[in-house]
Amino acid sequence: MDTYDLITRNAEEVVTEEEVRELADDPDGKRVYVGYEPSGVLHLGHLLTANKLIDLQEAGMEVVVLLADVHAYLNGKGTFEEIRETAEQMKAQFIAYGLEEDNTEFVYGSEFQLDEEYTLDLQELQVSTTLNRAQRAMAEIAGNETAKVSHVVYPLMQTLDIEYLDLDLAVGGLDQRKVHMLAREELPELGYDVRPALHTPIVADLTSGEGKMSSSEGVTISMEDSTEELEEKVNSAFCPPTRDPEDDLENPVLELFEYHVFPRFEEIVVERPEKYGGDLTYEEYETLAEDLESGELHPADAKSTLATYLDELIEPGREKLREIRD
Ligand code: NAL
Repeated sequence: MDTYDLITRNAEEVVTEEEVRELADDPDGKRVYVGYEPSGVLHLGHLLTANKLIDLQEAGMEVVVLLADVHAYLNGKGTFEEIRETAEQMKAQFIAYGLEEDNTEFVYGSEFQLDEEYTLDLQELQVSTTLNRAQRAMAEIAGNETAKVSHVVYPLMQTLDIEYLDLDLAVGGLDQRKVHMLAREELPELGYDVRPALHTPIVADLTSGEGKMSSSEGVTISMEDSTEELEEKVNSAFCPPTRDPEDDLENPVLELFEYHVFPRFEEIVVERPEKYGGDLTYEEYETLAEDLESGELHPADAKSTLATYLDELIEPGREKLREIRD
């Protein structure tokens, strides 16, 4: 796979392709970040952007993970003390999951976001950005809770972080796109460079194939799930073998194979008794999706295989969590 393809694989949006191509021409030492509001337990949403970071490390880039403690505070996630404690747990799980420890810089937002220069830049952004614009940037992140002043300061700080962490590329889920667009518009107003952004897809809800998989509603898979819980969740997932072009439902089982399993394993083996045709081996997501559609691969076999591979992926993080909690 060439470097541009590795950098952009499974990305839902690349802003702009031209800028990212330029990075891909000389990726060594380029700095890329994802920011996370600290959370004590990683779920598949976190791991989707983490997979992208692993791709970028493989491409030779330096990864910065922002443990966005001030942002979590602004978004009503608890006291600073609570947030910091969950941040340490989050960091340990990321490393267990596969981010290279000596190639990943973990930074707390509060390490630089309270400095005088940063604060003065933030005031300038508050003057130059309309309330409406900041609220719209935040709508997908805070849902319909955008009632507090802190919620409009939040995207302005996310904008400034891109400059203050000296980044060459911003990565986030598709729900971050309006913040990144705001950043692209506002950074030059302060005399700073525009940075490209990569957005990962949002996986559909596991049981319905609609909307997004989220930890606040519905079912999500996390580092906390036991093997049995994970199997149960995957086995009850929505997995229509053929797609009805009339509806917009996604197949979450296929999405999890595509975004979580294939990027991390060379080949996927579906174990089947001889009388059902014996084992199937896949090196590419597309072949597996075609077999599901044609009926060659039964949804029940797809699901049990998915559960096995996801279990392997979350096992080191689950182990780490157990260690921290004991
Ligand atoms: C991501 C988040 C918070 C602050 C950031 C600063 C710079 C870059 C990325 C950042 C978290 C993200 C979320 N907004 O919704 O989880």
